[in-house]
Order: sequence, then structure tokens, then C-alpha cells
Amino acid sequence: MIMKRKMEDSCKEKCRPQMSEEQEQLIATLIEAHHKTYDSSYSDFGQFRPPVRKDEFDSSDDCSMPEAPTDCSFGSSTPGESSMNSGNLGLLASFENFGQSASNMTSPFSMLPHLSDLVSYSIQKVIGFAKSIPGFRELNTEDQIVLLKSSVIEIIMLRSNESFSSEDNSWVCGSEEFKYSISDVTQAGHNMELLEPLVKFQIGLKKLNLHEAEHVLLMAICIFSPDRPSLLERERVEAIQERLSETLRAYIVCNHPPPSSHLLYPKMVQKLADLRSLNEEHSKQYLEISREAGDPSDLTPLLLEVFGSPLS
Ligand code: YSL
Repeated sequence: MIMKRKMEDSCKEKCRPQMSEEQEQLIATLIEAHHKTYDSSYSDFGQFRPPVRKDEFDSSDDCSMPEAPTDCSFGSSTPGESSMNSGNLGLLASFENFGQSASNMTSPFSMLPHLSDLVSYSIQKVIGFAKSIPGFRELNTEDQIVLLKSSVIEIIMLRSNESFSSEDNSWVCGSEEFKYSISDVTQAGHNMELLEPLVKFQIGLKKLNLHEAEHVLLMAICIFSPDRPSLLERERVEAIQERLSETLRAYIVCNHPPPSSHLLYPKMVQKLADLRSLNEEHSKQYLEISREAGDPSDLTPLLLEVFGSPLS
């Protein structure tokens, strides 16, 4: 009897000719929100502090020695910085070198200012996306903040898949200048070994060949994770996530043809699990980088607020 009911249910599921009006509307809303917050032309990237790529075979690598400050501290900095520094070749210079300031080409974190600006910009876009997910604004403010703070790095990793190229394992955002390889990210202080899971994640996600509807639903489902610590109204978050997951399952059944639809939903759920461990790893690395970065202004106030300040 139970068996029979189950079969009837699953048949009803599979044979439902269309998704509900409400589900169609939800997807349309999410896609529109994503288009408004993800600029595929990457035309804003020129406003970030410029990327500084250290030549891997550059002998000026040795400049981490504080006794040779004049050789490298002022080698090549932005115009504003060099004029500000001119004349200070003595004590200040060696202090600056100790601190590995952003003006110093030999800083091990030469990509940090640019990538901080990219992440900071992305955080603002993710906030815009979250705010337009039906139900988000109706949550209490505390829970909105908890959901955003805990998921934002995961959403950035998810959305970045749109620029990720499996051909050369890099994120391609228009010009060569805004093409980010693994080595670029290590030049923001991130450890190569720990970046590998991020790249593996990108490759695996790319392979799923998600439809845009699936991509935006996955991001929305990730934001509405009811198990984030210290949520006040967990059940409300869970109810919204449930509605999103239901919509995703219905979308796959109705619109995603086999064979790529095979086990697609569980594979997407697995991606959410992968993101948790990437998030955890990121927290650890961020803490180290924010402590070791010589110049706190390499980061941005928003970054400090969202990921935490080493001083707080
Ligand atoms: O503080 C953020 C640190 C992460 C790296 C964490 C690695 C920890 C190991 C698990 C940053 C540096 C990563 C980014 C920003 C490096 C450059 C490429 C990329 C990475 C995601 C996290 C994202 C690319 C884009 C470009 C474009 O697709 C966008 C508009 C996206 O928002 C971000």
C-alpha cells in the first residue's frame, strides 16, 4: 500500500508536464537578479587597484632582506606612492620593507590589493543578489547578516565559475590583465596546496554544465543554509531553502535532458558540501594573510567587516 502510494507520487512528479507558475516566477526573479549583479563584460575591473604580478624568476625576489631596502622598496610603485615616498630612503624605508607595504613590488602579497578589491566588489554584488531572493528581506536583520557573512565566500567561489576556464585553470575576466591563474592567487598570500581544492571544485562544477536557472538556484540555496551558526529563525530559513530546492528538483525533471541530468541534484548538493570545507580553509588562510599583510590598507573596510579584522 505504501509502495503503491510512493509509485504514484513519483509518477506524478515525473509526468507533471510543467513546473508551477510560482516556481517559474521564482527562477525568472533569480535570473534577473543575477544579471543585475553579475556583469559578464567585467567592465568595472579597471577601477580596482591594479594587479601586480611578480616575475617568478625575478632576482629581486631576494629583497625580503631588510638590509637592502633602497634596491627594492621604490623599484616600481604607483605614481602617487612614489612621490609620497621620495626622499625617505633611510629609516622609514627599512621599516616599510619590514612591513612589506603595497608600494613594494617585492611584497609576497603583490596581488593582494587587486584581489581584495575584486573580492570586496564581489561581496557587494552578492549582497545585491541575496536581497532580491524572495523571502530574504522578510527575515530579521540579524539573520540576514549571519546568512550573508557565512555564505559570501562560497557564493563568490560559485559565481566565479562563470569566468573560470577549464582549458587553462584560470579565471578569465576579459583582458589578459584580468586573467587570474593559480600563481596570481598565491601572490595574494594563498597557499598553493589549499588552492588546489578550489581549482578542483571549479573544474568539477564546470563539468556539471549547469543551466543558468540551476546556477542561480544553487547560489540561492547556498545562501539559505539553515545550519549556519547562531541563526535566530532557523525554521524560516529552512522553509525558504526547501522551496528553492523543490524548484531546482522540478526544474531538472522538466527541463534538463538526460544523460547530463543523471544524479544532477545530488551532485549539486555535494558541491554545497565541498564549499563548506573551502569556506573553512579560507577562514584560516584569511586570518593568516590579514595578520601577515604588511599594509592593512591592502584589504578593504568591507573585507575586514565581513571576514573579520585581525585586531578585533
Ligand atoms: O579572501 C578571498 C580569498 C580567495 C581565495 C581563497 C582560497 C582559500 C583556499 C580554499 C580569493 C582570492 C579567490 C579568488 C578571488 C581569486 C581570483 C579568482 C576568483 C577567486 C575566488 C576566491 C574569483 C573570480 C571572480 C571573477 C568573476 O567571476 C567575478 C565577478 C567573481 O565574483 C569573482
